[in-house]
Amino acid sequence: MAATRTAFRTCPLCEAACGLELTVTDDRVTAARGDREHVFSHGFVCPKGATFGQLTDDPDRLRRPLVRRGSGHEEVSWDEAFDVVAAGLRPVLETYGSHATAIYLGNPNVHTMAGGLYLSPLVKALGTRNVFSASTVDQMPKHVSSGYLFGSPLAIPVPDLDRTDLLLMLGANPWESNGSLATAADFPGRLKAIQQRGGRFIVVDPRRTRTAEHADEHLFIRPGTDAFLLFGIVHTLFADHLITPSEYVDGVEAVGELAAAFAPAVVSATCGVPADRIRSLAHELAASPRAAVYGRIGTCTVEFGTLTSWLVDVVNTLTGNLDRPGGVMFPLAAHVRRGRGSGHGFRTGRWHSRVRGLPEVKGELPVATLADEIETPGDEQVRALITVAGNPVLSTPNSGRLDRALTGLSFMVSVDPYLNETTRHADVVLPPPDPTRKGHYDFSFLGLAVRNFAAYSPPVLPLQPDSLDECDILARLTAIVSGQPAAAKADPEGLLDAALRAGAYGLTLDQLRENPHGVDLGPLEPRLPEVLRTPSGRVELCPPALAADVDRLRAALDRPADSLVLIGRRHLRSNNSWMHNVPALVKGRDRCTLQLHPADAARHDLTDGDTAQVTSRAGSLRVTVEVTGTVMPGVVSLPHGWGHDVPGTRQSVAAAHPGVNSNVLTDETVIDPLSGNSVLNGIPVEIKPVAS
Ligand SMILES: Nc1nc2c(c(=O)[nH]1)N[C@H]1C(S)=C(S)[C@@H](COP(=O)(O)OP(=O)(O)OC[C@H]3O[C@@H](n4cnc5c(=O)[nH]c(N)nc54)[C@H](O)[C@@H]3O)O[C@H]1N2
Ligand SMILES: Nc1nc2c(c(=O)[nH]1)N[C@H]1C(S)=C(S)[C@@H](COP(=O)(O)OP(=O)(O)OC[C@H]3O[C@@H](n4cnc5c(=O)[nH]c(N)nc54)[C@H](O)[C@@H]3O)O[C@H]1N2
Ligand code: SF4
Ligand SMILES: [Mo]
Repeated sequence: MAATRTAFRTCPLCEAACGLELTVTDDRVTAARGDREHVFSHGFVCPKGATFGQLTDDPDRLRRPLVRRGSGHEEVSWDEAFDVVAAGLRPVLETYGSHATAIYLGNPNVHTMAGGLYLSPLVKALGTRNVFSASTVDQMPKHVSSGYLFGSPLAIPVPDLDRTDLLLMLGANPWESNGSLATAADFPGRLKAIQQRGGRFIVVDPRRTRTAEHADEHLFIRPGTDAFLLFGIVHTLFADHLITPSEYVDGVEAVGELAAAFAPAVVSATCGVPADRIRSLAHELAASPRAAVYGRIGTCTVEFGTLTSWLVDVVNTLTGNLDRPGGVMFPLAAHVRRGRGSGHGFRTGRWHSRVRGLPEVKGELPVATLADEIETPGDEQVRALITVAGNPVLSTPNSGRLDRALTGLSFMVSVDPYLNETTRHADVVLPPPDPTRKGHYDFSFLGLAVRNFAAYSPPVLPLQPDSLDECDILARLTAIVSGQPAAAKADPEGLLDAALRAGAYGLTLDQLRENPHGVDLGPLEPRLPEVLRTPSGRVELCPPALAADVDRLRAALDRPADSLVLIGRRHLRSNNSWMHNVPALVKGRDRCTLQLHPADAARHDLTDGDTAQVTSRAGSLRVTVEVTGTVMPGVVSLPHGWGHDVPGTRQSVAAAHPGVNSNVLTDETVIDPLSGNSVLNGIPVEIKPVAS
């Protein structure tokens, strides 16, 4: 007879951190729904969370380590797998040194306790300058702007969604993404609530997204030009004397001088937003008692990513909305201590990449230069690579080149539950257990939540025989690279308990265990100046490094526009590259299409359903065309994370719905110089019909 019980667990699939109510029958999750009693998500669940059981039960999920033998991979025991890892890594380290190795850390690491606790010892033991992560195809510009403004790259203010009356959103589509750098379960519901209490939200996006459709207003913007729009707003705030003085802020006047060159009438043609609307936006933001500007990935993965991220907070600061209820505020997570209000500040460039001389940022180098480091001969050429929870072959720019570069490594090991486009190149694949068999605490996202709360989920099911906890996998790798014997069994719960006890609320892990629906810690509270880590103990609104980059922006004002540029797109039932193996999430019509405006379609002799050849500096691909007025003229949109039709993988469902890899087109040579972030939006492309 089947034994059925209910268990509660935080969903680890996106930043919204929803509580799930799982039905567990024997040793399987047979249903997942929203946890109605959860203090933060109140029962919200999206289609991805609802397929939690199918994802964890996926027959293609690896359950034992794989070692490459001949042209394929074979299952081996853990001891044998680690022996092969030692035999592959040790000689590289001993002969060529640490810098001949590289590590790439992918996105799911910010959703696991192993990632939060056991990666930094591994990176440290490896001792290489070649640390790469998904951060440089994502939010690194925000870390850099926060680093300079507030002294800490982790001090990221989030829009106080539940109390704001006016929200200006740039480059974010939470109706599909469920939000990012602003943890807000049921983000769409919270946006509708702004409208229900008489407020408004405005979306700035080159595409009329679902979020834009629900907005009070949608402004089309030319990709990559938000910095101009924001500078136009800043210019108006100064010109029309709309600045709200702020107690803890230095550099206001200097910002005003920089903004002089960016009058709305000057920037309007470049960004595509009418000058009058830029001016009135400034007035509305200044006049509203509670307003917030929120920028997300569309403002980061562009050539002026750091300047744009900075200008978002400049507008919030100048309008008096920094650190104010209903404006943007700093969350305070339970495992974090309150600060002292000053610190060493932030700097980059503590080391540089070997081939392109790109500066280190936040302990890492831009992933856009990983292929350079593998391909370019020299003493410290990268010969061995570790990947943990990453699929850079689909997720990083000019991935066709990276895919080829990986074949030139002398050794590669991947910690990953799937044999996919990246891990197929690995000599050893070490699969972590599925999330039902791991404890969960959101080290990353509780510090970004729009309301303070804490939640811990114990493992729902015990480890299967023959499997190894991900913390132990990482600890064993650390032992191998450091040449030390493996330590005792990893104890993530013990580390969490210690962090909670030392943290701002003095909680304990037992208290969190007693509250399976989470512990509410109240609305966000002002944290200035305590949150600051600048040497001055002030918000440095006009940091020299950012001011110096404004020349580059000014120069771009005179640049002729590209006639056709590529942007990305997310869909609610996708999650970057790795959830296309869940049948319920890929059923229905093909979503990996090239959207283009009817005028561009006519200009290129294309109609809906045709196949187009799309070509950029980096590469070329063929894709089905979808003609739609939802993208602006001159812009085409293709989602990322597809392209599952390569040999040597084990994702049968994904392989049957392959799509094409948009990062074949993105260009690894173009980055945001301050953050090293890749430019994944605004890629110049040419298109032409393919004769059928
Ligand atoms: N063109 C374009 N490219 C983009 C983006 C874009 O908007 N446009 N977005 C970028 C963004 S924001 C991101 S974050 C990156 C993501 O880039 P990556 O992190 O490199 O890619 P993912 O597709 O998230 O791959 C996650 C990998 O982790 C594995 N995995 C899943 N769960 C676990 C686990 O619990 N443990 C371990 N060890 N592995 C696990 C999966 O099998 C998969 O191989 O992509 C970026 N790439
Ligand atoms: N369903 C789903 N949810 C996800 C993910 C997923 O792959 N699928 N990925 C997760 C991850 S890792 C992340 S980082 C978050 C990202 O979360 P979001 O930042 O909300 O990501 P997107 O949905 O890609 O929305 C970005 C928007 O920016 C627009 N855009 C592109 N270029 C520009 C520009 O130059 N200016 C402006 N103003 N807009 C521009 C795009 O058209 C798009 O609508 O989503 C997370 N959640
Ligand atoms: S919104 Fe995100 S956290 Fe919530 S159920 Fe969906 S995938 Fe999970
Ligand atoms: Mo991301």
